[in-house]
Amino acid sequence: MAHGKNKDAGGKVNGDAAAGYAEPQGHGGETHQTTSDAALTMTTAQGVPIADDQNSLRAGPRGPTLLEDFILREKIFHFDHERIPERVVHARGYGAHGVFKLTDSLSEYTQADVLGTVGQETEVFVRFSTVAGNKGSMDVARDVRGFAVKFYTKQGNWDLVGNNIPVFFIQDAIKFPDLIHAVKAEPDRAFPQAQSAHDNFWDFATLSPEAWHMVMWQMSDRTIPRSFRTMEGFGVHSFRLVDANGKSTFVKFHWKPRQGLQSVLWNEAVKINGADPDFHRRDLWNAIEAGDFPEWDLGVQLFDQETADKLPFDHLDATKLIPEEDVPVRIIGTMTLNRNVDNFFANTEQVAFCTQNVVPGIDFSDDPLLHGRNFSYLDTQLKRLGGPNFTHLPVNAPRCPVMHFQQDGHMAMRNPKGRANYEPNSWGADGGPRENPEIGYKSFPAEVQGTKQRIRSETFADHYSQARQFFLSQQPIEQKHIGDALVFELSKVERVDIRARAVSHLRLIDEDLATTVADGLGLDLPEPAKAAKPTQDLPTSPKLSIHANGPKDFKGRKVGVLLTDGSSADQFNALTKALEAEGAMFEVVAPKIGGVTLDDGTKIAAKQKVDGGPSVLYDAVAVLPSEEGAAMLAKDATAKDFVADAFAHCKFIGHNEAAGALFDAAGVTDRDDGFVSLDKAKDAKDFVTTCRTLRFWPREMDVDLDAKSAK
Ligand code: HDE
Repeated sequence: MAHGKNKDAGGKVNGDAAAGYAEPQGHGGETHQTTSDAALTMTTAQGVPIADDQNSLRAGPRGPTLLEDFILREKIFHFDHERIPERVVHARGYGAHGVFKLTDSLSEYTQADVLGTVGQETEVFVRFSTVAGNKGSMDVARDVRGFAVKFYTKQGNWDLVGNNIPVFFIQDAIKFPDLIHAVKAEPDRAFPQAQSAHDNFWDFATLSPEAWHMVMWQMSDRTIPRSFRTMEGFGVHSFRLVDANGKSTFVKFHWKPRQGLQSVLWNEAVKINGADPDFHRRDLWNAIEAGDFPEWDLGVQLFDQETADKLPFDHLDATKLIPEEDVPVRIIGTMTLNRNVDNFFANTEQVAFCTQNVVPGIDFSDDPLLHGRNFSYLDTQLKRLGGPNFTHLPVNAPRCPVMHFQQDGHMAMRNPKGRANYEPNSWGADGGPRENPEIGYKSFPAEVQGTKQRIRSETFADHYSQARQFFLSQQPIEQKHIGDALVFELSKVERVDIRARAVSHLRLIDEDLATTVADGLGLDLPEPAKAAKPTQDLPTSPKLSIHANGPKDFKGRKVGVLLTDGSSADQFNALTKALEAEGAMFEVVAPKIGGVTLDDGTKIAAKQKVDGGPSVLYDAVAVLPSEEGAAMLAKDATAKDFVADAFAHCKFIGHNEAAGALFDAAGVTDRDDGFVSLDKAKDAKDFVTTCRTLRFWPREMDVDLDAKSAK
């Protein structure tokens, strides 16, 4: 079939200028890309070959468009319906495929095959997300991150739908709509976007004492992670593992990043969001494309009822965690994300996680939050994905056989064959699937009795002890960041009584913190809030600190290397070699995107023009201009910001002697121990080794106004 010029009803050839017709492609002609290869031929959704995708059918070149044009109508119709509702929470997310490999068997605790056979690999799909922002919001919002994993096991799909924080704001699912309404944009004005720093959130939080443990986590750097790759994940609730004899053991799930924990600073986050709103998704995509596959160890805290009874709180209360020092985390396997999606919508948008997706050997505890979730996730998929057959979509379809008599519904793609579509039936072997009491899912037969009533257990009433434990387990800089974050967030709250109410809760957590925040807000210290139970002093838990659990190397981190024409090839080559040896990455930042010519004549392309590659995008910087280059950069506002921000954000700064002119111009005159000379080739290795500690924290006290005045 010939493609190219389109014959009209009268047999005249469109595009024949001599005959008085306009070019079919509009003007110019170069956009009309034709083929004579049937296999490459564009078609309608019905498979009808298309001759002209540039022009709709009209009566005469300037006449009305014809309703008859089924090609136009079909194309616009489909476009009109491209959007599905975004998730009511966790709307902005990013997913990847991977594999989970078991290294330590839990077969003595559970029949779940995925946790039983050492060495077995199970396909997974992971979606990371922020909670409050819309789908198009920025990545580095101060927010909890979703960490949802779908395991495609031989016994069906198991979804571990967790967060990067091990506790939650509320104890009962009935409060979830209130919490989410409060944190999302205020309903009359539809702002602020992706932020908890507003009256409604803090109004709700200060009227909900149970929220305050999670509030401490939320105000910590956990909510501004450097990367999805550098955060932990938690199943939050207690679940049950059940063995073949029906014996149950409680379990809490943990994901520990092999990349180590790392976060950014708030001042940095604000700037990253402007420079690259896709910072986290780009980071994950690039790491996987580069073959630097991120990995997490899966850990479990196993405990029985007797241990649970001894804990100083109720493990069914999702606002509490079990410190690792009390019940150690046993590592049982590793998850590796090794494949980016080939279509975002098909995978990341259409993936439907449901907490009710468990497999034989994994069961629920009586956490009331979990029970509410088990309803919500299934329910929400119906709205989002438009029908009950979302399990037919490839990303949601189990990889094991699926056999049942569920049928029909919108978009049914997997339809039962044969005559019988009910059970029991007497069609023998042709009668379809049958129940199997031996391998089929059996709920743990927990003894249950009680009076039907709307009530919160007394055992859930201690709201402040673990909030205090979390705060005291942080290193001094981390504690300072919590204080700064509280002051920042509450400074955006208009109602002074809400600000004061927040401080009244802090007084039950830590008096020094309460005083710092009251000072920062210019408030008199209010009376402490009324606590249902007094705060207990629990031992500190170093595992709760980010800084105490950082990486051991600089692998996967990125250095911004600022070069100019005439930069030293020796210095540049030594640095890039040392970074490569560490498994770290770099990007060349230069005055022009075309790149620079080094002093040996080598041309180096730039990845970023200096105003497109601010230092907030990098873990460390190396400033290696020539002397003339440094003099030129010293006059450039964005180059000055590059070094001033790197300094303010406590980054390690590798530099040559010439860079001094730029530092001086940027007001970076206090060259502390975070500055590492790169003048000699051998220095490059030292710089990379130094960078392993990620930040030069002692500097913070000198660059921070609040810290200075508090000194
Ligand atoms: Fe969710 N949550 N949630 N949540 N949640 C959803 O389900 C809900 C909670 C979490 O990447 C929704 O498919 C209720 C805790 C993640 O697709 C919805 C309650 C934890 C994701 C829902 C909670 C989470 C969601 C919206 C309180 C950590 C994103 C879209 C009872 C353990 C999954 C969807 C993805 C998504 C309900 C509390 C994690 C509305 C009712 C606690 C990671 O069903």
